[in-house]
Amino acid sequence: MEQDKGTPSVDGVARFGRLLLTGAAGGIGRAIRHRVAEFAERVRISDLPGVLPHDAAPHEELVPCDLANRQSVDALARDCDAIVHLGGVSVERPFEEILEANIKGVFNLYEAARRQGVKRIVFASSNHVTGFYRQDERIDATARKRPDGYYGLSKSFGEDMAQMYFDRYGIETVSIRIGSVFPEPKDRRMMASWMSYDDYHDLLRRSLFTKEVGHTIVFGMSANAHTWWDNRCAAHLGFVPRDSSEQFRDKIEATPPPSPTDPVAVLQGGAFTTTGPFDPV
Ligand code: NAI
Ligand code: 15L
Repeated sequence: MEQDKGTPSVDGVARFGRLLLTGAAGGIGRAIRHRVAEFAERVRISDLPGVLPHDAAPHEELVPCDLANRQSVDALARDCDAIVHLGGVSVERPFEEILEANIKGVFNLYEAARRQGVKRIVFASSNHVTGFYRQDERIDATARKRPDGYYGLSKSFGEDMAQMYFDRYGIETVSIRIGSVFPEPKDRRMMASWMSYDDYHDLLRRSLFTKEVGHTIVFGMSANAHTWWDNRCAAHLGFVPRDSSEQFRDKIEATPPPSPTDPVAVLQGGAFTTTGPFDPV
């Protein structure tokens, strides 16, 4: 880590020398790629081969890598001080796909972090770790996990990897159980789960630079009028979201409502709770 040069770190912690960003070609990755430049002198940008753009900025290194390949991930993490881990399958899919990208992928990432001396990871977990809670329930990070599919299971596994690698090796992680980070909410459910890119960016900064996070689990949501999640267990991050889904309410409520018994209207995980099973053909 280098000396603080007036960059927007928190708690006076210095800026990183090199930050690794996985999943950089995805929706969130594209939105934050240029903004993470303020967190480090150099940013290593990674995604699957063939999907990264070729336009590296002077501070960027483009390194294609399949997270399922252990040797490639080990090389990817070399000389990195911190990792923002966004890469992987981001929706409910057959187990074999989830196994490769998300389960082997997160194992490879933590093993690489251990071997290469990376001390801080921000893991893109998901609200689908707790997707079977009802929308009329409010939970905090101590609530029992209730994954709503293979995807949610893989994020639950990622959180357990984070805990074990902190307890055994002192690698610190903030697992952000992201709600719905998109330009705007797409439906009524996302009025509760939506998070703006600006709020995500601020939470990312706090997750990278707050001293002594151990393994912290934080729900990633904006200051929406109605939410399902209580972030009391992550108060040390000092995260106070500024945006709200209210600005989109009229547009969302102009669309037909789902049936009140539809899982999208009942369960926090919405449609993920009923996607699959994926029987072999
Ligand atoms: P996305 O699907 O747009 O991006 C994921 C990226 O990971 C893609 O560019 C894909 O090519 C890459 N990837 C997939 N398999 C890979 C592999 N084997 N090796 C290397 N890269 C691989 O997803 P999005 O929306 O940008 O989300 C980023 C992360 O945040 C994901 O891990 C997702 O599960 C998580 N998340 C996102 C939420 C959201 O609202 N956008 C909500 C909750 C979690
Ligand atoms: C997720 O975990 C997905 O990655 C994203 O595509 C959204 O569907 C989000 O959850 C959500 O629950 O809205």
